Amino acid sequence: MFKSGFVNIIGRPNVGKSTLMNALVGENMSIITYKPQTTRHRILGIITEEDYQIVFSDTPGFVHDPSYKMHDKMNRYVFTTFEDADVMLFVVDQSDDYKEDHILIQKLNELACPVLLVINKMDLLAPEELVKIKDWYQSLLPKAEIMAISALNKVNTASLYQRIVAQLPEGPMYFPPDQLSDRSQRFFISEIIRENIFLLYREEIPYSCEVTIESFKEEEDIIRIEALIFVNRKSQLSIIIGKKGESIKRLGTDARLKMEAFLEKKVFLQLHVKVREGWRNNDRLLDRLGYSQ
Ligand SMILES: Nc1nc2c(ncn2[C@@H]2O[C@H](COP(=O)(O)OP(=O)(O)OP(=O)(O)O)[C@@H](O)[C@H]2O)c(=O)[nH]1
Ligand SMILES: [Mg+2]
Repeated sequence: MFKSGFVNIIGRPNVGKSTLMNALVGENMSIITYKPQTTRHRILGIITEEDYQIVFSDTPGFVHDPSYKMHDKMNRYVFTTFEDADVMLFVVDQSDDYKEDHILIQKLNELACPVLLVINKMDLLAPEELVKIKDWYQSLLPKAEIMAISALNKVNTASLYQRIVAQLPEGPMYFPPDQLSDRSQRFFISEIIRENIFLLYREEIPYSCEVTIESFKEEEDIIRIEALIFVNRKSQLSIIIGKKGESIKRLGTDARLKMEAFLEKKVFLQLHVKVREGWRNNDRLLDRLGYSQ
């Protein structure tokens, strides 16, 4: 009997969903930063073994007070996971304070499929705190199975993986066995740039940027990539570029090194910056930037 299923990872921003997805899939699929709202899309990570296929979904952190249409789209990705989940992984950390009336708690209680409640960052918790948190979630989600893990240190991630496999229903192979994701190389390349923008720039800058790949040309011993960074305001354009172009140069170098590791080939990277005022509220632009699904 072949087993398969959509295993969807949801939770608040910054709880470690992408770290967990990468740990479970064993590949660096999703970008990770110490800042909230890093992930903006639903990203599939696929594992195929002889007798089962798991289609993991990493999702954006659920934004409680959406400020832009972009946030609505991010939350919509989270809601779509309720429609196709075969197993739901609800990830929390020590700073979460969910109550009964939270929309995610309500929706999780209505779900027919198994819910695994994953308390992440257990390395930051004293044993007695962990017991208290477990009890609280068991009262909020009586049907959920609770596991404490550290995605960062890969503590209990192997047993979580085993629990997931055990819960998979009988099902078909949804994707060809050699396919690792639904995303293109271009998407991963643009995410690498966004990750480095998150790591390099402060305050609102990372949240005001989006990245598209303008061209990707593979030659015999080098890949030439041109990328365009959108910002929200003119003042942000000069911050991205920095004094004498120093910041964008650093961004280009950091991103290129990661791309070379990912593509296993030398990369020549050119970055351009453009102002697109209000792109986070512009439906047409959001569509073009891949927020359409
Ligand atoms: N101490 C500790 N930190 C962790 C653990 N797992 C993840 N983190 C850190 O938590 C931060 C956020 O991790 P992400 O994986 O980007 O979190 P996310 O839930 O995907 O965040 P969004 O994409 O913004 O919703 C990073 O700095 C991770 O290194 C863990 O087990 N222990
Ligand atoms: Mg993430």
